[in-house]
Amino acid sequence: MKLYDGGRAPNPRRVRVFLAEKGLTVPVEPVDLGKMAHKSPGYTAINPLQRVPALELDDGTIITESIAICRYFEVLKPEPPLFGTGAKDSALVEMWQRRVELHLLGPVSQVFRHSHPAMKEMEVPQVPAWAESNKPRVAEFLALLDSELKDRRYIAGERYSVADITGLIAIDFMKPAKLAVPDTLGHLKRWYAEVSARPSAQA
Ligand SMILES: N[C@@H](CCC(=O)N[C@@H](CS)C(=O)NCC(=O)O)C(=O)O
Repeated sequence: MKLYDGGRAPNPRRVRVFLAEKGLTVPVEPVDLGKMAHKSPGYTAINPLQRVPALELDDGTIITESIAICRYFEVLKPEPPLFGTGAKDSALVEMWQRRVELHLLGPVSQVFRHSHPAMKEMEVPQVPAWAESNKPRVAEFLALLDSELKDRRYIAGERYSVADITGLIAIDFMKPAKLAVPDTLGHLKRWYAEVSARPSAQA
């Protein structure tokens, strides 16, 4: 098994944090996005979409999409459960993971990709107006998350889950996107302080 990793990029980090939470170690092959190694013919043969992460199994199967990779490891090692347990809890984790991915990580990524000079080569064409139009989306979703976190410890309930991993990574990715969590969002800040203090957050 081999995990094609992408350094500081947010999606590969989701998988690394997930593995750290599971206490799993997987052989890693770095793919240098700065040098456009993900566009090389070798990596394109692994993932024609030229994106990281990708997981190569011993039988040659390639799994892409961070959450699909995480699900693979969840089945291999169910403890601690990070996708919920039972019908209701699993559905709520799925719901929140998708909400955070679509309404926070997605818009933050669009701000970064369409405004940061380092992304000029990767995001063609860069559309600064699209970066701007994603900023209010980020702000709106952060406010929603803050109000949700008033009544519970973690994003999808009382147990830490993959929804918190996506949330942590999205909020950390706000820094290079030059976005900040407003100080008024105290519940969100309390949650962030807790999840970012977990050892897995160093991954
Ligand atoms: N939906 C994919 C997204 C993968 C993705 O976009 N990865 C970024 C790094 S965070 C990438 O490879 N970007 C290269 C590029 O845009 O050329 C997932 O969840 O893994």
